[in-house]
Formats: sequence, structure tokens, C-alpha cells
Amino acid sequence: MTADRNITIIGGGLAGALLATLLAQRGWSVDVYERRGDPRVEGYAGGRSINLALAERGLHALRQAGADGEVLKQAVMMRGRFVHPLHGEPGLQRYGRDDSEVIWSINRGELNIVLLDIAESHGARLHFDHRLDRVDFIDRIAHFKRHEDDIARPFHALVGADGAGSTQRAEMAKVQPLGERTEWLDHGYKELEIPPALDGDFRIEPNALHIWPRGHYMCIALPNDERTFTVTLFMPHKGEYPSFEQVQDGDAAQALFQRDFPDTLPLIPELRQDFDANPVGSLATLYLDRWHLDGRAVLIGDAAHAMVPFHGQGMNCAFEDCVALAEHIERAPSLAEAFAAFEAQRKPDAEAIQQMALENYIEMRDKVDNADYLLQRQLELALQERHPGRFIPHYSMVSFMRIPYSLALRRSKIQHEVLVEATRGLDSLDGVDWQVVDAAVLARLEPL
Ligand code: FAD
Ligand code: E1W
Repeated sequence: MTADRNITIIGGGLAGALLATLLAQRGWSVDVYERRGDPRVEGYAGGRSINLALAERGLHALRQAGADGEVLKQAVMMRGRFVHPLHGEPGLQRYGRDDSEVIWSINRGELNIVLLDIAESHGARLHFDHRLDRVDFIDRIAHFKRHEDDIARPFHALVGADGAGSTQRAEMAKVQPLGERTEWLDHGYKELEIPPALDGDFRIEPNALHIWPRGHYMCIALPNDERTFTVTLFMPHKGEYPSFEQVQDGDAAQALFQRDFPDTLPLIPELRQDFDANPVGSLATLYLDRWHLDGRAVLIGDAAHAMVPFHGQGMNCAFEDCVALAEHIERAPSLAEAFAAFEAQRKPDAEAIQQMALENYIEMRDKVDNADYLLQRQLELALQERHPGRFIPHYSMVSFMRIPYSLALRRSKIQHEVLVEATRGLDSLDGVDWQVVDAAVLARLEPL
């Protein structure tokens, strides 16, 4: 094996498959090792229809790989969040100014298949049913399990795209401590399904991300192209009702939904069965001090910086990682320098979106049906009009722009203070002191 321009990627999931294409396009010889079987042959593991929100950051990365067209063919547009309060009228809160500012719901399995096909068409070699087991970083040999067999493969450099439970990360930590810290969220999740209506159509508004905010917990639903919705219930693992500890089976879930999500009951005919069949998922934020081991190994995506899902940015961020890493690898004189530069660039941004994702849970479960919150959103839109290119709503900076997450976080904090100060004690924009607000915007926010 020639040493240069060879890369071995661990994990053929979302980031691994995309990075394979980006590197193969640049003339690198790429091998991808994936624990699971080929989803194009065996169907996607799990079989359930799980969807993800794709926003501008992810879409831009897909464009770089020429994958955007195929992916968008199977996507459902989401124009905004459709909020279902327990009492009061449900309604759509638009994400952007028009249909150029939307996000997309895509099926994880279909997306993975598109990315694997493209990677292969660019010459990446895909090795399924290869589970990374151990790495010898001295002799640069990766050891895999394939069914019962042990397989050893020499490598030049390893990119760990093997997700939150990364084996590559554990192996790197044996050579040099990575300063790993996992902060578990004390809430978990359960996935349920809304099937199509009898006439085959969507049962609720298709072009939206639905949210049922209930204070300390919530449900959301994202549309699938087969006219179903995947519903996710997020609530505490333990503690006072409702928690997964107290809602353990389908019957208990039925009672909870009867009380707190009564409008969804007729939409989820198999609530009991879904609840009993699907596991409770866990959520965590993963922080590392280091993402790379000189020129021998680097981590990307969830393996480097898993986050809670409440901003819908984990995959988007992982895709942004892929573009950044491919560019550093192409530009830097050595892989060691490329990996170091990649880490230096991306770690502050990963930490920023990790923080914003945590903060967004409280916003989604407790604020989106609150009058003060809605007034702040109204003012945000007005200030965007008054100060184009200077005051840009938080959601837009994260979802419709590609400015660094760390910059979005910095600006959002200032904007939030301006919004809170300007609306304090008000119940409509009529009482806003525009002179004061405009002056604050001009003084505190540089044009972007
Ligand atoms: P993964 O997609 O996990 O891929 C890792 C791959 O590595 C897998 O194929 C796995 O089989 C393989 N692998 C693992 N171990 C080994 C091994 N030892 N050897 C070989 N292969 C291995 N993000 C969004 O952007 N939008 C959303 O709407 C969104 N919603 C989410 C909802 C929930 C409930 C959750 C939990 C996450 C959500 N995310 C969302 C986050 C998103 O799922 C992840 O950020 C994304 O999948 C990360 O991609 P990845 O390639 O790093 O890891
Ligand atoms: C998105 C799982 C998930 C995925 C998402 C989002 C949310 C709430 C959740 C964040 C959002 C798309 N969000 N939605 N409305 N405001 N913020 O934008 O992906 Cl829980």
C-alpha cells in the first residue's frame, strides 16, 4: 500500500459516506469500513422510518459532493414549526421569510444509500460487515471483526466517523488521553408513527415540523415522503409523572397521550404497539479536548462531538466537518497539520452548536406557545427588516446560513438581550421604543 493519499474511514454512516466522496473526488484512495451490512442489499438496519431535518449547512455539503439533487428528490419541505398547544389553536410559525428559507425532512436510510452509491461511483471501496475492534497505532494496523473472523488491515491514516459510541475514539484514547467527558441528558426519547390517512394522504400538515410543547416534555413529528410522520416523544427518564420510569408500557402511554396529547391519539393507531416495540433512546453531549492523534487519526461527526438533537443540527454539523476536513487535507502539507488545523477550526464551532442544542430543548418544550416568546420572535422579524445584514434571527443564522456556529452563538446572545430589553412589560410591538432599540442594534452588532 503506498503511504500517501490513502485514507481509511471507520463508519459508513452519514459523515463517513459523505467524506469518502469528498476525498475520492480529490484523488484520494479511500477505504470505508462499516459495521453493518450493505443497506442497499439488506435494507436499512432497524427498518423503521427515521427522519432527519436537513438545513443549509448540510445541504451545502451535499452540493459539494453532487448529492443534493438525489437527496432532495426524496425530501419533504418543512416551512416552519407547527405548534399544537394543549389549549388554544394550533398554527404554523414560519422558519424564514419565504420558501427559500425552509428545511427538509429526509429518511436516514435513504440518505445513507444515496451517499454510499455516490462514494462508490467515485471509486471509494466500501467494506460492509467490518466492525472495528482494535487499532495498533504503532504498526498502523486496524483489526476488524467480520462475523466470526478477525481481519487485519494496514492503514496510513484513520478517520473515525463511527458515531457517538466510537470504537476508534476508545482506541485513540489508549495512546493519548482525549479528555473525554459525556454529559447525559436526564431525558430520553421514544419513536412512534402516524400512518397515512385512509385516502393515502398525510394526516396532518405535511410541510412542517410539528411540536406539542408541554413544559418539561414534548412531542415532535417530522413528515416522511411515504406520507407518514415519525413522532418522537421526549421526556425525563425518571422522576415525577410523566417520565419513562412511570410510563413503561403501551397502556400507560395511551393514558399519558389521552391526558396531554389528546389530538394525536386518533393519529397514532398503533401507539400501544409502537411504544412497547421501540426502545427508549438516550441523549448526551460528548466533549473531547483532542480530536486527533498527530497524522495517524482524527475524529469527525458524532464520534468527536455528539450533541442533543433539539436544534436538528447533528448531521448538518457532521457534514460541515466533512467539507472542512477534506479542504484541510487538500491544503495542508501533511496529514498531521491538516488534522490539527481541522480540530482548531471546528472545535469551537462544535461546542457552540452543542450549547445551542441544549438551550433549544427548553425553548421547544416550554416557550414556543408562550406570549413573551412570540412577541420576541415578532420583534426579531421586524429588526431583520430594519437592519438587514446586521440583525439576523437566531434560527436563520443556524439553519439558513453557513457562518461559524460560534459566531452565530455570540451574535444570538447579544440579540437575545436586545429583544428581552425591548419587549419587557409589553404585550405587543406597539409600545416598542424604536429609537432605543435601533441604537442598541447599531452599537452592539457589527454588519455581517
Ligand atoms: P452515525 O450516523 O451514527 O454513523 C456512524 C456509523 O458508524 C454507523 O453506520 C455505524 O454502524 C458505524 N459504526 C459504529 N461503530 C463502528 C465500528 N466499530 N466499526 C465500523 N463501523 C462502525 N441531526 C440533524 O442534523 N437533524 C436532525 O433532525 C436530527 N435529529 C436527530 C434525532 C435524534 C433522536 C437523534 C438521536 C439524533 C438526531 N440528529 C439529527 C443527529 C444525527 O443523527 C447525528 O448527528 C448523525 O447521525 C451523525 O452522523 P455520523 O456519521 O457522525 O454518525
Ligand atoms: C429543527 C429532533 C429535532 C430536529 C429538529 C428540530 C427540533 C426542535 C428537534 C429545531 C427547531 C429541525 N429543529 N425547530 N423549530 N425551532 N427550532 O429546526 O430539526 Cl426536537
